[in-house]
Amino acid sequence: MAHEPMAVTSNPSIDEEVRKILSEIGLARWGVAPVGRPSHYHDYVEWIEQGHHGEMEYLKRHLPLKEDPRRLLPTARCVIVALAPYEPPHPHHEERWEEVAISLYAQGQDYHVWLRELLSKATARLSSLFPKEDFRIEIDSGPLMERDLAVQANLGWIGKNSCLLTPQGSLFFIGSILTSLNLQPSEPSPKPHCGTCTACLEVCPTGAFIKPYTMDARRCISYLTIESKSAPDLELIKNWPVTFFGCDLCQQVCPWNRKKFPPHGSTVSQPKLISLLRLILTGSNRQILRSLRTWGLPEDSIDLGEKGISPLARAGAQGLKRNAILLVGRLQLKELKGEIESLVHHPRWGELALETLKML
Ligand code: B12
Ligand code: SF4
Ligand code: SF4
Repeated sequence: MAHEPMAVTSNPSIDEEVRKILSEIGLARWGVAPVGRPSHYHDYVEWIEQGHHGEMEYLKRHLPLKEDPRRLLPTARCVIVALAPYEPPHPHHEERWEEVAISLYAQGQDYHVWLRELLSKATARLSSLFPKEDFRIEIDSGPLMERDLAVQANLGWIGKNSCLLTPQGSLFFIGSILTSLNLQPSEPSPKPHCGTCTACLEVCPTGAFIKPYTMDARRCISYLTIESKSAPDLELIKNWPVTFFGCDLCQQVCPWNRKKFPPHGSTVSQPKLISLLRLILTGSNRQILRSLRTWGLPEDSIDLGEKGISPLARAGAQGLKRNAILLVGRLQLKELKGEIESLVHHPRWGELALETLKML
Protein backbone atom coordinates (compact mmCIF):
# COMPACT_ATOMS: atom_id res chain seq x y z
CA MET A 1 0.00 0.00 0.00
CA ALA A 2 1.32 3.45 -0.82
CA HIS A 3 2.52 5.57 2.04
CA GLU A 4 0.35 8.56 2.47
CA PRO A 5 2.18 11.65 3.59
CA MET A 6 2.11 12.23 7.32
CA ALA A 7 2.69 15.94 7.00
CA VAL A 8 0.60 18.34 9.03
CA THR A 9 1.21 22.02 8.48
CA SER A 10 0.48 25.18 10.31
CA ASN A 11 -1.73 25.85 7.32
CA PRO A 12 -3.44 22.56 6.38
CA SER A 13 -4.70 23.96 3.08
CA ILE A 14 -1.08 24.24 1.83
CA ASP A 15 -0.47 20.64 2.74
CA GLU A 16 -3.68 19.62 0.99
CA GLU A 17 -2.66 21.47 -2.20
CA VAL A 18 0.74 19.76 -2.21
CA ARG A 19 -0.90 16.36 -1.72
CA LYS A 20 -3.38 16.99 -4.53
CA ILE A 21 -0.77 18.19 -7.00
CA LEU A 22 1.67 15.35 -6.36
CA SER A 23 -0.96 12.67 -6.57
CA GLU A 24 -2.44 14.13 -9.79
CA ILE A 25 1.03 14.05 -11.30
CA GLY A 26 1.40 10.39 -10.36
CA LEU A 27 3.75 10.74 -7.41
CA ALA A 28 1.66 8.92 -4.84
CA ARG A 29 4.42 8.10 -2.37
CA TRP A 30 6.07 11.07 -0.80
CA GLY A 31 6.81 12.67 2.52
CA VAL A 32 8.36 15.74 4.07
CA ALA A 33 11.83 15.85 5.62
CA PRO A 34 13.28 18.69 7.65
CA VAL A 35 16.24 20.65 6.29
CA GLY A 36 19.33 20.70 8.42
CA ARG A 37 22.06 18.18 9.08
CA PRO A 38 20.97 14.68 7.96
CA SER A 39 20.91 12.10 10.75
CA HIS A 40 23.66 9.97 9.15
CA TYR A 41 25.80 12.85 7.97
CA HIS A 42 28.72 11.76 10.18
CA ASP A 43 28.66 8.31 8.47
CA TYR A 44 28.89 10.07 5.14
CA VAL A 45 31.90 12.14 6.25
CA GLU A 46 33.64 9.00 7.52
CA TRP A 47 32.84 7.18 4.28
CA ILE A 48 34.46 9.93 2.23
CA GLU A 49 37.45 10.19 4.57
CA GLN A 50 38.10 6.49 4.11
CA GLY A 51 38.07 6.92 0.34
CA HIS A 52 35.13 4.60 -0.25
CA HIS A 53 33.81 6.93 -2.93
CA GLY A 54 36.70 6.06 -5.26
CA GLU A 55 36.72 8.30 -8.33
CA MET A 56 33.35 9.93 -7.53
CA GLU A 57 35.01 13.20 -6.53
CA TYR A 58 31.73 15.08 -6.70
CA LEU A 59 30.61 13.24 -3.56
CA LYS A 60 33.47 14.89 -1.66
CA ARG A 61 32.72 18.32 -3.09
CA HIS A 62 29.12 17.93 -1.91
CA LEU A 63 30.04 17.60 1.78
CA PRO A 64 29.08 21.14 2.86
CA LEU A 65 25.90 21.16 0.78
CA LYS A 66 24.81 17.79 2.13
CA GLU A 67 25.47 18.96 5.67
CA ASP A 68 22.96 21.74 5.27
CA PRO A 69 20.74 21.82 2.17
CA ARG A 70 19.98 25.49 2.95
CA ARG A 71 23.33 26.17 1.34
CA LEU A 72 21.61 25.12 -1.88
CA LEU A 73 18.41 27.05 -1.28
CA PRO A 74 18.78 29.55 1.58
CA THR A 75 15.02 29.96 2.00
CA ALA A 76 14.39 26.19 2.26
CA ARG A 77 12.25 25.10 5.19
CA CYS A 78 11.79 21.44 4.22
CA VAL A 79 12.33 18.83 1.52
CA ILE A 80 9.51 17.05 -0.28
CA VAL A 81 10.87 13.57 -0.99
CA ALA A 82 9.14 11.39 -3.58
CA LEU A 83 9.58 7.72 -4.51
CA ALA A 84 9.14 6.57 -8.12
CA PRO A 85 9.01 2.79 -8.73
CA TYR A 86 11.11 1.38 -11.53
CA GLU A 87 9.69 -2.01 -12.12
CA PRO A 88 9.57 -1.88 -15.92
CA PRO A 89 6.15 -0.49 -16.83
CA HIS A 90 6.05 -2.54 -20.01
CA PRO A 91 7.38 -6.01 -20.75
CA HIS A 92 10.77 -5.77 -22.33
CA HIS A 93 9.59 -6.14 -25.89
CA GLU A 94 13.05 -5.71 -27.35
CA GLU A 95 15.28 -8.72 -27.54
CA ARG A 96 17.55 -8.86 -24.54
CA TRP A 97 20.87 -10.46 -23.85
CA GLU A 98 19.64 -13.47 -21.96
CA GLU A 99 22.68 -14.23 -19.83
CA VAL A 100 23.82 -10.66 -19.66
CA ALA A 101 22.72 -8.81 -16.58
CA ILE A 102 21.75 -5.23 -17.06
CA SER A 103 20.47 -3.68 -13.84
CA LEU A 104 16.72 -3.47 -13.79
CA TYR A 105 16.88 0.27 -13.23
CA ALA A 106 18.73 0.66 -16.55
CA GLN A 107 16.23 -1.31 -18.62
CA GLY A 108 14.06 1.62 -19.55
CA GLN A 109 14.33 5.33 -20.13
CA ASP A 110 16.78 7.33 -18.08
CA TYR A 111 15.10 8.29 -14.80
CA HIS A 112 17.15 11.45 -14.56
CA VAL A 113 15.03 12.69 -17.44
CA TRP A 114 11.53 11.34 -16.71
CA LEU A 115 11.59 11.82 -12.94
CA ARG A 116 12.91 15.36 -13.32
CA GLU A 117 10.08 16.01 -15.75
CA LEU A 118 7.50 14.79 -13.21
CA LEU A 119 9.03 16.90 -10.44
CA SER A 120 9.19 19.91 -12.77
CA LYS A 121 5.47 19.54 -13.46
CA ALA A 122 4.88 19.52 -9.70
CA THR A 123 7.03 22.61 -9.06
CA ALA A 124 5.43 24.49 -11.98
CA ARG A 125 1.98 23.95 -10.47
CA LEU A 126 3.16 24.72 -6.94
CA SER A 127 4.89 27.90 -8.14
CA SER A 128 1.76 29.16 -9.80
CA LEU A 129 -0.23 28.51 -6.61
CA PHE A 130 2.45 29.89 -4.28
CA PRO A 131 4.30 32.44 -6.42
CA LYS A 132 6.31 33.85 -3.51
CA GLU A 133 7.76 30.46 -2.53
CA ASP A 134 10.98 28.87 -3.80
CA PHE A 135 11.45 25.36 -5.16
CA ARG A 136 14.55 23.46 -6.22
CA ILE A 137 14.64 19.93 -7.65
CA GLU A 138 17.48 17.49 -6.94
CA ILE A 139 17.89 13.94 -8.21
CA ASP A 140 20.69 11.44 -7.75
CA SER A 141 23.98 13.20 -8.46
CA GLY A 142 22.68 16.38 -6.80
CA PRO A 143 24.08 17.29 -3.39
CA LEU A 144 21.41 15.78 -1.10
CA MET A 145 21.60 12.67 1.07
CA GLU A 146 18.52 11.25 -0.57
CA ARG A 147 18.24 8.02 1.38
CA ASP A 148 18.61 9.79 4.69
CA LEU A 149 16.00 12.36 3.68
CA ALA A 150 13.64 9.61 2.54
CA VAL A 151 13.90 7.94 5.96
CA GLN A 152 13.21 11.26 7.67
CA ALA A 153 10.25 11.74 5.36
CA ASN A 154 8.83 8.49 6.77
CA LEU A 155 9.08 6.67 3.46
CA GLY A 156 11.07 3.66 4.63
CA TRP A 157 14.21 2.48 6.37
CA ILE A 158 17.81 1.67 5.40
CA GLY A 159 18.52 -2.02 4.78
CA LYS A 160 21.86 -3.71 5.43
CA ASN A 161 22.50 -3.47 1.68
CA SER A 162 22.40 0.33 2.26
CA CYS A 163 19.30 0.76 0.09
CA LEU A 164 16.15 2.50 1.17
CA LEU A 165 13.60 -0.23 1.82
CA THR A 166 9.85 -0.06 2.15
CA PRO A 167 7.22 -2.76 2.65
CA GLN A 168 7.05 -2.73 -1.19
CA GLY A 169 10.78 -3.40 -1.56
CA SER A 170 13.59 -1.14 -2.74
CA LEU A 171 13.05 -0.85 -6.50
CA PHE A 172 12.33 2.83 -6.79
CA PHE A 173 14.14 6.08 -7.40
CA ILE A 174 14.19 9.02 -5.04
CA GLY A 175 13.55 12.59 -6.16
CA SER A 176 13.51 15.69 -3.96
CA ILE A 177 12.11 19.19 -3.99
CA LEU A 178 13.64 21.68 -1.61
CA THR A 179 11.11 24.33 -0.80
CA SER A 180 10.48 27.40 1.31
CA LEU A 181 6.91 26.16 1.89
CA ASN A 182 6.17 25.66 5.54
CA LEU A 183 5.26 21.98 5.63
CA GLN A 184 5.41 20.06 8.86
CA PRO A 185 8.08 17.29 8.64
CA SER A 186 6.82 13.71 8.74
CA GLU A 187 7.45 11.49 11.75
CA PRO A 188 10.67 9.43 11.37
CA SER A 189 10.35 5.86 10.10
CA PRO A 190 10.39 2.82 12.34
CA LYS A 191 13.68 0.98 12.97
CA PRO A 192 15.19 -1.17 10.15
CA HIS A 193 13.37 -4.42 9.42
CA CYS A 194 16.33 -6.62 8.47
CA GLY A 195 16.28 -8.62 11.69
CA THR A 196 18.88 -11.38 11.58
CA CYS A 197 18.88 -11.58 7.77
CA THR A 198 22.28 -11.08 6.11
CA ALA A 199 21.45 -12.37 2.61
CA CYS A 200 22.62 -9.23 0.81
CA LEU A 201 25.93 -9.10 2.67
CA GLU A 202 26.64 -12.72 1.80
CA VAL A 203 25.65 -12.62 -1.87
CA CYS A 204 27.92 -9.75 -2.92
CA PRO A 205 30.44 -11.39 -5.26
CA THR A 206 33.13 -8.77 -4.73
CA GLY A 207 32.78 -8.38 -0.96
CA ALA A 208 31.77 -4.73 -1.25
CA PHE A 209 30.12 -4.51 2.16
CA ILE A 210 32.58 -3.45 4.83
CA LYS A 211 29.88 -3.87 7.44
CA PRO A 212 26.08 -3.84 7.46
CA TYR A 213 24.68 -0.61 5.92
CA THR A 214 28.04 0.41 4.49
CA MET A 215 29.78 -0.44 1.25
CA ASP A 216 33.12 0.33 -0.29
CA ALA A 217 31.95 1.61 -3.67
CA ARG A 218 35.35 0.77 -5.17
CA ARG A 219 34.42 -2.92 -4.89
CA CYS A 220 30.82 -2.58 -6.07
CA ILE A 221 30.10 -3.84 -9.60
CA SER A 222 27.58 -1.08 -10.09
CA TYR A 223 30.36 1.48 -9.54
CA LEU A 224 32.92 -0.51 -11.51
CA THR A 225 30.71 -0.87 -14.62
CA ILE A 226 28.99 2.54 -14.57
CA GLU A 227 30.75 5.27 -12.61
CA SER A 228 34.42 4.27 -12.70
CA LYS A 229 36.64 5.33 -15.59
CA SER A 230 39.22 2.62 -14.77
CA ALA A 231 39.59 -1.12 -15.11
CA PRO A 232 38.55 -3.08 -12.02
CA ASP A 233 41.18 -4.52 -9.75
CA LEU A 234 42.18 -7.79 -11.42
CA GLU A 235 41.69 -9.67 -8.15
CA LEU A 236 37.98 -8.74 -8.26
CA ILE A 237 37.51 -10.20 -11.74
CA LYS A 238 37.89 -13.74 -10.34
CA ASN A 239 34.44 -13.54 -8.82
CA TRP A 240 32.88 -11.43 -11.55
CA PRO A 241 29.26 -12.46 -12.21
CA VAL A 242 27.72 -12.42 -15.68
CA THR A 243 26.99 -8.75 -15.98
CA PHE A 244 27.30 -6.00 -18.52
CA PHE A 245 25.94 -2.95 -16.71
CA GLY A 246 25.33 -2.47 -12.97
CA CYS A 247 24.40 -5.14 -10.46
CA ASP A 248 21.18 -6.02 -8.65
CA LEU A 249 22.31 -9.03 -6.62
CA CYS A 250 22.05 -7.49 -3.14
CA GLN A 251 18.52 -6.30 -3.96
CA GLN A 252 17.51 -9.47 -5.76
CA VAL A 253 18.11 -11.66 -2.68
CA CYS A 254 16.26 -9.29 -0.36
CA PRO A 255 13.05 -10.85 0.95
CA TRP A 256 11.36 -7.45 0.64
CA ASN A 257 11.87 -7.63 -3.15
CA ARG A 258 10.43 -11.12 -3.53
CA LYS A 259 8.76 -11.54 -6.95
CA LYS A 260 10.15 -8.21 -8.17
CA PHE A 261 12.68 -9.65 -10.60
CA PRO A 262 10.57 -11.47 -13.18
CA PRO A 263 12.14 -12.98 -16.29
CA HIS A 264 11.76 -10.63 -19.24
CA GLY A 265 10.72 -11.03 -22.88
CA SER A 266 12.58 -12.84 -25.56
CA THR A 267 16.29 -13.48 -25.66
CA VAL A 268 19.04 -12.45 -27.96
CA SER A 269 20.67 -15.23 -29.92
CA GLN A 270 24.32 -15.96 -29.35
CA PRO A 271 25.29 -14.69 -32.85
CA LYS A 272 23.53 -11.42 -32.16
CA LEU A 273 25.27 -11.04 -28.80
CA ILE A 274 28.61 -11.74 -30.44
CA SER A 275 28.02 -9.17 -33.15
CA LEU A 276 26.94 -6.51 -30.65
CA LEU A 277 29.98 -7.15 -28.48
CA ARG A 278 32.17 -7.10 -31.59
CA LEU A 279 30.83 -3.69 -32.46
CA ILE A 280 31.58 -2.39 -28.95
CA LEU A 281 35.07 -3.91 -28.92
CA THR A 282 36.09 -2.57 -32.31
CA GLY A 283 33.87 0.49 -32.77
CA SER A 284 34.73 4.16 -32.34
CA ASN A 285 33.21 6.02 -29.39
CA ARG A 286 30.62 7.46 -31.74
CA GLN A 287 29.63 4.11 -33.20
CA ILE A 288 29.30 2.56 -29.75
CA LEU A 289 27.12 5.32 -28.37
CA ARG A 290 25.01 5.41 -31.52
CA SER A 291 24.25 1.70 -31.22
CA LEU A 292 23.64 1.67 -27.46
CA ARG A 293 22.16 5.02 -26.56
CA THR A 294 18.68 3.80 -27.38
CA TRP A 295 19.26 0.12 -26.72
CA GLY A 296 16.32 -1.62 -25.13
CA LEU A 297 14.00 1.37 -25.32
CA PRO A 298 10.55 1.00 -26.84
CA GLU A 299 10.38 1.97 -30.54
CA ASP A 300 8.22 5.02 -29.88
CA SER A 301 10.77 6.63 -27.57
CA ILE A 302 13.71 6.53 -29.97
CA ASP A 303 13.10 9.98 -31.45
CA LEU A 304 12.35 11.77 -28.24
CA GLY A 305 15.67 13.56 -27.93
CA GLU A 306 16.98 13.42 -24.38
CA LYS A 307 14.06 11.30 -23.25
CA GLY A 308 15.05 8.62 -25.71
CA ILE A 309 18.46 8.02 -24.19
CA SER A 310 19.17 4.75 -22.45
CA PRO A 311 20.81 4.86 -19.00
CA LEU A 312 23.56 2.73 -20.56
CA ALA A 313 24.98 5.93 -22.07
CA ARG A 314 26.08 7.06 -18.60
CA ALA A 315 29.04 4.67 -18.65
CA GLY A 316 30.31 6.37 -21.83
CA ALA A 317 31.64 4.57 -24.89
CA GLN A 318 34.92 3.63 -23.24
CA GLY A 319 33.18 2.36 -20.12
CA LEU A 320 30.96 0.17 -22.29
CA LYS A 321 34.04 -1.12 -24.12
CA ARG A 322 35.57 -2.11 -20.77
CA ASN A 323 32.32 -3.83 -19.78
CA ALA A 324 32.29 -5.74 -23.07
CA ILE A 325 35.85 -7.00 -22.44
CA LEU A 326 34.83 -8.15 -18.96
CA LEU A 327 31.83 -9.97 -20.40
CA VAL A 328 33.85 -11.73 -23.09
CA GLY A 329 36.13 -13.04 -20.34
CA ARG A 330 33.28 -14.06 -18.10
CA LEU A 331 31.40 -15.91 -20.85
CA GLN A 332 34.64 -17.21 -22.39
CA LEU A 333 33.58 -16.12 -25.84
CA LYS A 334 36.45 -17.54 -27.87
CA GLU A 335 34.85 -16.16 -31.05
CA LEU A 336 36.00 -12.72 -29.91
CA LYS A 337 39.60 -13.64 -29.12
CA GLY A 338 40.89 -11.69 -32.15
CA GLU A 339 39.05 -8.54 -31.07
CA ILE A 340 40.48 -8.84 -27.54
CA GLU A 341 43.97 -9.37 -28.97
CA SER A 342 43.63 -6.16 -30.93
CA LEU A 343 43.06 -4.30 -27.64
CA VAL A 344 46.17 -5.40 -25.77
CA HIS A 345 47.89 -2.08 -26.53
CA HIS A 346 44.81 -0.04 -25.74
CA PRO A 347 45.85 2.89 -23.50
CA ARG A 348 43.12 2.18 -20.94
CA TRP A 349 42.08 -1.42 -21.36
CA GLY A 350 45.31 -3.07 -22.54
CA GLU A 351 46.07 -4.83 -19.26
CA LEU A 352 42.45 -5.94 -18.91
CA ALA A 353 42.52 -7.32 -22.45
CA LEU A 354 45.70 -9.29 -21.65
CA GLU A 355 44.10 -10.71 -18.53
CA THR A 356 40.97 -11.59 -20.50
CA LEU A 357 43.00 -13.45 -23.10
CA LYS A 358 44.18 -15.79 -20.33
CA MET A 359 40.55 -16.77 -19.77
CA LEU A 360 39.89 -17.62 -23.44
C1 B12 B 1 27.13 7.29 -5.06
C2 B12 B 1 25.89 6.47 -5.32
C3 B12 B 1 26.06 5.13 -5.64
C4 B12 B 1 27.40 4.41 -5.46
C5 B12 B 1 27.57 4.09 -3.95
C6 B12 B 1 26.32 3.41 -3.35
C7 B12 B 1 26.21 3.43 -1.84
N1 B12 B 1 25.56 2.44 -1.30
O1 B12 B 1 26.67 4.36 -1.20
C8 B12 B 1 27.20 3.20 -6.40
C9 B12 B 1 27.70 3.56 -7.80
C10 B12 B 1 27.90 1.92 -5.96
C11 B12 B 1 25.69 3.08 -6.43
C12 B12 B 1 25.01 1.91 -6.70
C13 B12 B 1 23.63 1.83 -6.75
N2 B12 B 1 22.76 2.84 -6.71
CO1 B12 B 1 23.26 4.67 -6.26
N3 B12 B 1 23.54 6.40 -5.63
C14 B12 B 1 24.61 7.05 -5.26
C15 B12 B 1 24.25 8.49 -4.80
C16 B12 B 1 24.54 9.45 -5.94
C17 B12 B 1 24.96 8.93 -3.52
C18 B12 B 1 24.95 7.86 -2.41
C19 B12 B 1 25.96 8.16 -1.34
O2 B12 B 1 26.19 9.31 -1.02
N4 B12 B 1 26.59 7.11 -0.79
C20 B12 B 1 27.49 7.23 0.31
C21 B12 B 1 26.78 6.74 1.58
C22 B12 B 1 27.69 6.80 2.80
O3 B12 B 1 25.74 7.63 1.71
P1 B12 B 1 24.18 7.25 1.75
O4 B12 B 1 23.92 6.01 0.98
O5 B12 B 1 23.37 8.44 1.44
O6 B12 B 1 24.16 7.14 3.30
C23 B12 B 1 23.59 6.18 4.04
C24 B12 B 1 24.61 5.49 4.89
O7 B12 B 1 25.49 6.41 5.45
C25 B12 B 1 23.67 4.93 5.91
N5 B12 B 1 24.32 4.42 7.09
C26 B12 B 1 25.62 4.39 7.41
N6 B12 B 1 25.81 3.78 8.56
C27 B12 B 1 24.61 3.40 8.98
C28 B12 B 1 24.24 2.70 10.10
C29 B12 B 1 22.89 2.42 10.29
C30 B12 B 1 22.51 1.66 11.50
C31 B12 B 1 21.92 2.84 9.33
C32 B12 B 1 20.47 2.55 9.52
C33 B12 B 1 22.32 3.55 8.20
C34 B12 B 1 23.66 3.80 8.05
O8 B12 B 1 22.77 5.99 6.18
C35 B12 B 1 22.71 6.84 5.06
C36 B12 B 1 21.28 6.99 4.62
O9 B12 B 1 20.48 7.27 5.65
C37 B12 B 1 22.71 8.33 -4.51
C38 B12 B 1 21.88 9.59 -4.72
C39 B12 B 1 22.01 10.56 -3.57
N7 B12 B 1 22.14 11.84 -3.88
O10 B12 B 1 21.98 10.18 -2.41
C40 B12 B 1 22.32 7.19 -5.48
C41 B12 B 1 21.24 6.17 -5.02
C42 B12 B 1 21.56 5.81 -3.60
N8 B12 B 1 21.47 5.02 -5.88
C43 B12 B 1 20.40 4.41 -6.22
C44 B12 B 1 20.37 3.20 -6.97
C45 B12 B 1 19.06 2.81 -7.59
C46 B12 B 1 21.52 2.42 -7.08
C47 B12 B 1 21.63 0.96 -7.59
C48 B12 B 1 20.45 0.08 -7.23
C49 B12 B 1 21.85 0.96 -9.12
C50 B12 B 1 22.26 -0.39 -9.70
N9 B12 B 1 21.41 -1.38 -9.72
O11 B12 B 1 23.36 -0.55 -10.17
C51 B12 B 1 22.93 0.50 -6.88
C52 B12 B 1 22.62 -0.05 -5.48
C53 B12 B 1 23.84 -0.58 -4.79
C54 B12 B 1 23.70 -0.49 -3.28
N10 B12 B 1 23.61 -1.63 -2.61
O12 B12 B 1 23.69 0.62 -2.73
C55 B12 B 1 19.17 5.07 -5.64
C56 B12 B 1 18.75 4.22 -4.42
C57 B12 B 1 17.28 4.02 -4.22
C58 B12 B 1 17.05 3.17 -2.99
N11 B12 B 1 15.98 2.44 -2.98
O13 B12 B 1 17.83 3.17 -2.06
C59 B12 B 1 19.72 6.50 -5.28
C60 B12 B 1 19.05 7.15 -4.08
C61 B12 B 1 19.54 7.36 -6.55
C62 B12 B 1 18.11 7.83 -6.76
N12 B12 B 1 17.89 9.13 -6.83
O14 B12 B 1 17.19 7.09 -6.85
N13 B12 B 1 25.11 4.27 -6.11
S1 SF4 C 1 25.28 -4.04 -6.25
FE1 SF4 C 1 26.31 -6.06 -6.52
S2 SF4 C 1 28.50 -5.64 -6.27
FE2 SF4 C 1 27.38 -3.84 -5.49
S3 SF4 C 1 27.18 -4.23 -3.29
FE3 SF4 C 1 25.34 -5.07 -4.25
S4 SF4 C 1 25.82 -7.24 -4.68
FE4 SF4 C 1 27.76 -6.19 -4.26
S1 SF4 D 1 18.63 -8.92 2.18
FE1 SF4 D 1 18.10 -9.08 4.37
S2 SF4 D 1 19.70 -7.93 5.43
FE2 SF4 D 1 19.77 -7.32 3.28
S3 SF4 D 1 18.50 -5.48 3.14
FE3 SF4 D 1 17.18 -7.24 2.66
S4 SF4 D 1 16.26 -7.82 4.64
FE4 SF4 D 1 18.00 -6.49 5.09
